[in-house]
Amino acid sequence: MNVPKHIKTADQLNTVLSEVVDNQKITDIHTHLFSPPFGELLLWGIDELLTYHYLIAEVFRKSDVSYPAFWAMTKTEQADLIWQTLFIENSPISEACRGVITTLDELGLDVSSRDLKDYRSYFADTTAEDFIDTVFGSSNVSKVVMTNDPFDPLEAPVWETGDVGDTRFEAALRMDVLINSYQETAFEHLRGLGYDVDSNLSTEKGYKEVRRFLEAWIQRMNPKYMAVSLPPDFKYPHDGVLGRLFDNCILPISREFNVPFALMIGVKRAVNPELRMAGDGTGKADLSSLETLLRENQNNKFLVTLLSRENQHELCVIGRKFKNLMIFGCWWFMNNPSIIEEITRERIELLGLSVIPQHSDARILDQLIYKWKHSRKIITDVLVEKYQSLIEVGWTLTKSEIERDVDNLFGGNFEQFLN
Ligand code: FIX
Ligand code: ZN
Repeated sequence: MNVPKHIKTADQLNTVLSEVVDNQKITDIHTHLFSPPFGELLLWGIDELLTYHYLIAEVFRKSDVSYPAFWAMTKTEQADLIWQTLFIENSPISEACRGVITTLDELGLDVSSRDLKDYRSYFADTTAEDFIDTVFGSSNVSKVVMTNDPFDPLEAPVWETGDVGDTRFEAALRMDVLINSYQETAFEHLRGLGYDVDSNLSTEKGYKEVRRFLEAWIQRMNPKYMAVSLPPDFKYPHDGVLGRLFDNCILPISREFNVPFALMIGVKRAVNPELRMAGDGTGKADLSSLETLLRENQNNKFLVTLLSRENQHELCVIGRKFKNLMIFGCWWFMNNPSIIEEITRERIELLGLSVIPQHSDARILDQLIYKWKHSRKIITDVLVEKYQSLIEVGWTLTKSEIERDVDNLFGGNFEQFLN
């Protein structure tokens, strides 16, 4: 269609918006992907796709396999069982199943053949490096932010080499171990590295040592942000190790180095431990703690995503009160079409274009393809609806204005928030 400078009709809007969103390069601000030097931490290929923990949770609902029997299987056997159960004996219509089909199709594989052997041979014929190019090209993602745990024995040595390879992969300093397992794990680990901390973390000396640790990792990783996932009952202010870590270590370092603090609130870990990584659940948080954190630390920047649908509207209202809050993504159990649509509409209605509507949370490289294909479509539809209501009353829009807005949503807002 030939689109005039000023877009006036619904058809013109649809055409322009689909084209602009499809051409938009994406900065994916939260993934669990790794660049090639991290070796086996970078997951990709059909067997990884099929054994994604979202699909593991689903297979137990439809198969009689016991937990011990499933965990005793090799990855290929697990993938075979999941394929047979969720794709052949049942139609793959859940979002996680559909994602596999979208991905195979976008890779040019014949999904009508249902030939798992054929899919395996496609992946056997490629290398991680080549496949990164294929996936980044197909999904039009230009940068991904990893999740980097300084306490992980597989990661730390790679960081110490100083070469983490492909610059399309950027770092996020993940602090779950430090914050959520300080007394169980982190403090011994820190002592082992020569940091003079005790299990209670209540002295000025201890705070200084944790700050020294964070500083060292910020220098090493150059992270886009520091991050933690928190349970729904997270409280702030907090009279315990978490509160002392926040107030004396993380918040001051976050300000000093201008590295925002990302809070991912609402995860109940190990609701069913038999499911291992697939066994986490969700709960509604009391967001007055988040309000207090934002109000009392207005010189700190916070990125926030929440895991409970019930919290999403309240979060938007909080966003209207605090410019030091950047809301991002539809996290995990929120990353389903019906909920993405609802949350995106809610956010845009309350906050306009000042949000980061989505991240992928991809754990397997291939997933960038489906997670972004599905989200791009939903975000486009919501934007069409919103722009259309303007056009209907005579507001005019140009393609370059739409490009500006879309660029902000898919990367610009993140970069501006970091500066
Ligand atoms: O804590 C997180 O970053 C979560 O996103 C993950 O731990 C979770 O397992 C996941 O993959 C969700 O999509
Ligand atoms: Zn994640």
